[in-house]
Amino acid sequence: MDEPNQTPAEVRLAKARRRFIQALAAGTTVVTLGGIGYAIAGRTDEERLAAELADGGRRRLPPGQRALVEKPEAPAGNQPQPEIEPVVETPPEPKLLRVDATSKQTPRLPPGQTERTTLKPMGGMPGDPSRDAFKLKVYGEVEEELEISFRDLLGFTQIEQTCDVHCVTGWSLLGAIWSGVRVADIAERVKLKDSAKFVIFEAAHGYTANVDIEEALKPNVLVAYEVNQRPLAQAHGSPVRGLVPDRYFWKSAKYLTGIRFTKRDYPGFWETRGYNNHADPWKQERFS
Ligand SMILES: Nc1nc2c(c(=O)[nH]1)N[C@H]1C(S)=C(S)[C@@H](COP(=O)(O)O)O[C@H]1N2
Ligand SMILES: [Mo]
Repeated sequence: MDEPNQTPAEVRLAKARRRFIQALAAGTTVVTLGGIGYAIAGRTDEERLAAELADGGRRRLPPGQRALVEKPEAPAGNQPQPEIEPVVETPPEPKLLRVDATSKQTPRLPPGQTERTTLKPMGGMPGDPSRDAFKLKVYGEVEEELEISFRDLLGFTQIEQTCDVHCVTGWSLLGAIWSGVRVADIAERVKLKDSAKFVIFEAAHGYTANVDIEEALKPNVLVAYEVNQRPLAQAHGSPVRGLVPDRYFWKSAKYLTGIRFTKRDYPGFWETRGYNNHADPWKQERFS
């Protein structure tokens, strides 16, 4: 049974895992190599990943390869029947959009930036990492204030967005896949008032980041919970962070607790400590 807080990527993986287990149980092609039973597995990426996981993650396969997955030696004597998980009816999945929001500029890197291949942990005080405990308060200049649970987030259109992020200290991560929900979709749900001119992303322990409403409602601005199909690590804001790709990365508040729509601007944690209020990496708006 799927867990209520599973993201689309996790649901795909769980399904692939079930298919893999069923295929094993149904005795899918087994070849014998040196006395060890191997089952040939893996049709989709998820199935291959499930096969890897079933194998303790020892094998990582390039795309297009098939996994040979070790089957435990059958015990001698009476063999218990393998248990096949019943096929369960799953509720309709929310819409999933795959979006390419990477920079189409040449060069791809904004001035003064160097590329990294992973996020660099930049610190900050973590909040509660539990998805079950997660609550996002959406309030301010809205008709209907809301407290959004992690499960509620999964009811919005799910976005899997490839985009670039740029830290003011000079590193950029290009082309990672960020999964989450559009701030614009949340704003629609709470019925944004015309008086909303700014958005304050609020995080655990009082960290805030401010952007103007036009920026916040752009389709590439998300509340995000996965990078490259894996849950955000605690260092990177679990369970949920803001993601504002077209501003320096300090605007992307980790350990997100609230989205507040306001009439006037409230410069945030770094914006009140010498950093630029607007923070456009292409204009090198680093300091104020
Ligand atoms: N809650 C919170 N969010 C935060 C910060 C922080 O200190 N606390 N630091 C910001 C800064 S300065 C940057 S560069 C990015 C770094 O994110 P990362 O640690 O995932 O690379 O998160 C931003 N969001
Ligand atoms: Mo930063």
